[in-house]
Amino acid sequence: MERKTFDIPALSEAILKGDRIALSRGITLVESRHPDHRKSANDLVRNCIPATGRARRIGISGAPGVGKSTFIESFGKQIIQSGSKVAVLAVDPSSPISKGSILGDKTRMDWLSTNENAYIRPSPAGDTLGGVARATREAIILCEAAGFDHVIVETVGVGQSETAVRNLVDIFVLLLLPGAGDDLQGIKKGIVEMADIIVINKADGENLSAVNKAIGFYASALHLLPLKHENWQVPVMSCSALFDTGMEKVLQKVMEYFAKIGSFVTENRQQQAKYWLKESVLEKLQQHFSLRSRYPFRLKRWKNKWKMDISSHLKRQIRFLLFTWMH
Ligand SMILES: Nc1nc2c(ncn2[C@@H]2O[C@H](COP(=O)(O)OP(=O)(O)OP(=O)(O)O)[C@@H](O)[C@H]2O)c(=O)[nH]1
Ligand SMILES: [Mg+2]
Repeated sequence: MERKTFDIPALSEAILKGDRIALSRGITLVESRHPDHRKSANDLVRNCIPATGRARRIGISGAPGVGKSTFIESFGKQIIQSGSKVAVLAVDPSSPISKGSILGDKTRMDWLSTNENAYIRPSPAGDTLGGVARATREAIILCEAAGFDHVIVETVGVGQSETAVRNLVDIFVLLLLPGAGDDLQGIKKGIVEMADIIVINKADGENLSAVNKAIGFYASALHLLPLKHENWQVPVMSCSALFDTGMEKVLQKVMEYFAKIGSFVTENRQQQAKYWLKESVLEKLQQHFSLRSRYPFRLKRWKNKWKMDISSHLKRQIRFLLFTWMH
């Protein structure tokens, strides 16, 4: 099968002009696991980086079915109506085969999927969290370069993906359901500790009576945790994503976070850069040595096939990572 080739200067220019088709092609490129595509992907990201760094990166997490996609539809609409542009990326390494979220997202983000100021990209294909996280990190860069000043990352709150997403975003919003306060609703306790804002969703109809109980439960649980920032007590709020109620207040809180924690956001990004640099170098070294010691014959075949010198490839990768994350 013939491999796609990419004209990187033209693609970079189109993305920087906000061309959505180019953005989609660029994201496909950074998601590609083909070794020939990696160099082009690195060049593309390098070209886009100077136009990034100003967007707000917002993580939305919660158990399956809590209403993340519905929430993003309503929340994203509010952001767009305030004159901004929103890109939505999904991270779901827990279900690489269930492309269900794609279908669900298309139907649950009706308004966003047809709005010219919104861009929705479903979960990248990938079998390792590291691969998915790298692809998402680079997709965020491309979205920012294309002029999206808010990038929302949706992730299911059941696995390790939250730690990865927490290290990709500036603010982490956790969605929970009313009522089931005492069993943590199938999500890990650590995820509650990661949250910057907790929102009880589905605060409508017969759920309403359980909402205050849930707010009380989580608010008192949070008081037992040390403050993450001296001027930020994690708020517990409620909304109905389906009926668009309470969303304005949630958006106000998110903006308040950026206003209050502004300098921390910069510091946080520097910490994240270090974290990803370390993760990526470790991953590359691991790949490098496991290829060398365990599969010498495969390595040889691979080298012949792609005519690639592994050491210089590794060096190039590390140089690229340094460039990406020290900016
Ligand atoms: N009553 C009520 N139903 C809601 C609300 N938000 C979402 N739902 C419903 O909950 C179901 C799941 O919603 P999604 O938005 O797909 O949830 P999700 O968390 O994105 O699900 P996954 O991506 O599969 O993990 C759908 O049937 C929604 O209509 C809400 O505020 N109130
Ligand atoms: Mg969803």
